[in-house]
Amino acid sequence: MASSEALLPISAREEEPSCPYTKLPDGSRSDPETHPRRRRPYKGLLAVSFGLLLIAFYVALIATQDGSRSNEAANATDETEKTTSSSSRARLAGVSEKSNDGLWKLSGGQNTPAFEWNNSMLSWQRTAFHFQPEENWMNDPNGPLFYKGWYHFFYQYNPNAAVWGDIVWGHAVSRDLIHWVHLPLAMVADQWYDSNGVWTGSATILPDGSIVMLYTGSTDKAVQVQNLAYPEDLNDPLLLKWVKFPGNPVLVPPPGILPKDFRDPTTAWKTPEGKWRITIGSKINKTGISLVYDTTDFKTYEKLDSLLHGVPNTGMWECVDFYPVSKTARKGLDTSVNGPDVKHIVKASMDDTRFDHYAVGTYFESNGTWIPDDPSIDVGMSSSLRYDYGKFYASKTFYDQNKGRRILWSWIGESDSEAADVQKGWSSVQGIPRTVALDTKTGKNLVQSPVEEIKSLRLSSKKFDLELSPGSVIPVDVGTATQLDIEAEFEIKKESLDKFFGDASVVAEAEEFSCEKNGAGSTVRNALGPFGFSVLATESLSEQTPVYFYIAKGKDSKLKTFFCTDTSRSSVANDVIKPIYGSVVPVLKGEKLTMRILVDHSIVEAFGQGGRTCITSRVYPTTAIYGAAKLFVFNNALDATVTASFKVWQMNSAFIHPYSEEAVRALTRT
Ligand code: DQQ
Repeated sequence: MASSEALLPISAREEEPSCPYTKLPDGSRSDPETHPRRRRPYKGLLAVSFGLLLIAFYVALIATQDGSRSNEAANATDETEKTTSSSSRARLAGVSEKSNDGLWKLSGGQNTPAFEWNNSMLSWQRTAFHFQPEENWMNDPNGPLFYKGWYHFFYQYNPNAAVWGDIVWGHAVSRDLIHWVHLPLAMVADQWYDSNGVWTGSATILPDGSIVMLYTGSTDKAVQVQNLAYPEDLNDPLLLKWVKFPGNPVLVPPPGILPKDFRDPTTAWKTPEGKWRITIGSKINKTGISLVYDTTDFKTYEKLDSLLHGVPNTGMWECVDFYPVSKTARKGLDTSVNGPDVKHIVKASMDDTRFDHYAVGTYFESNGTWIPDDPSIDVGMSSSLRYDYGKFYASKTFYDQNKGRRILWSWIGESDSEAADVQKGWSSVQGIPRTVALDTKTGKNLVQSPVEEIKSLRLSSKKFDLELSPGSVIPVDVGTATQLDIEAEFEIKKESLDKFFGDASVVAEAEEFSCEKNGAGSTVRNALGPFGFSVLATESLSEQTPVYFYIAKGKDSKLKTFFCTDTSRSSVANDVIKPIYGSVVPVLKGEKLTMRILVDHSIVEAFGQGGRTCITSRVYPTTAIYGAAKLFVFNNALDATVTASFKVWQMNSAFIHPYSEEAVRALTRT
């Protein structure tokens, strides 16, 4: 197979180099080297006034854009997507994003003023070991790859504000997926075919080691097209400069597909004839679909007659991912691998619900189609599987040839108000990269765990073995509890289980139970639970985020286990979203109940039963912060005694630095 150098003409190198500096909202540029900071410091009144100015600016901008684009939008979209004066910038551009303004109206009534955040609270929310840009807005992970000893991470980034808009590609590198150096922007919106935004895309490493990047451009007319880019210098392990192919766009929306429903190309995989194949998310009416194209040179494409897959009533599929998993071993597979021991995963991010759904199934390479093993849990159905039952969207995997594993990245947005984001000057984090593999024990679901490298941040630890009687809430003495890694095993005492099964009066509730529906969250008690941890809790538990198991009896008398996170009491603030998240978690015969929790300031990532069910939450306590944040273990069961055996590590902060040669050298030495 030809390399990308051979595929692409030298003239493509005439593109302007990427901007090495961060553009400030006033149009000036800051040299990141002269503004080194990892945690965003308190900026006092200046930040607040500037934030208010920015809000006014965006309100004005939204109004202007609505007026100036209405004709074009009406032509370009179907009836349901026509813009209105209240459309967000993202909706106008044909892509959605969070818009959490007016939240307190939902939680407190229209006459209640929004919570008054002070800068000490907002500063605390910034994470210590999750990936974040130095400031402003970030969304989807893009084009992750491993090259010449470096993990590369690109992401959707607004260099001008803490809200979605002006999207370009941010870029950072790491040796271990934990410590990062921010690099200059990889691609900016400087061509007609991406002037409205350099949107999501994926990398493919060709057999000769060269790299092609396919990404969606939103054109000057807000049409979604696919573009090709590649590194200017393959000898540069940092891949600092990216060249856009002069023949872009390489794909435009095909007949029958609306101009704003064609985005997010995947990593390419090999066809049996030696061509490359990609899939791109779309929809027809309300059916979410994934289109398939074959190519030999990444410049010209042949559309397949059949779809990879489609599911009625699921709406637009964003950020589709497609990859093989091994049925027999817990390892990653290169995207082109196929064979009898292989299943294939289709994941799509549902634009309508903002959930990432996946299904396990079979891929037919002859015609590029895929079918789910269980059609009742097909991609995007409300009953189908999710990578994560909390805040987790627009995820993307890549095959890490360095360690033979598949890594999952995901955008973790905010659950606070946009006003607070503007005040704090940033929005969104990335989840800790996770290894993802088929659960070889069940064969029906994936398992995810934080990459092993996260353990390098573990500092001092304490081990606990406790017997939790019904109704107990016990403080866990680990000092400050804002950066933690917790690994725990729980077991219900045999006497309690025997009593439970011998008691015919226990009501079967498993069929009706769901973490989300159960408005009272972890305070609802039954015979066997809930039990787990309350993280980011005040001494008095006035603020707390319980992560717990809830076990219920089904009509068949069998037990069903749920894994939940209850953020409803995580903060006394009224302008944040505080759901109860979770789902059922498979527990096999002979298994203890296990959970792992990463706490990093405003993000809590929870992995139930070895990562069969995962829940990521964003929480914004007002008092349970800094030294006042505590950890509790609890057992709210009415009847059962539970043993808890767990270890808690204090976690160090990651090294996440602005770009400088010294910072790169420092990472090289690690
Ligand atoms: N974000 C990108 C799109 C994608 C969406 C734009 C998903 O390419 O569909 O920022 O969050």
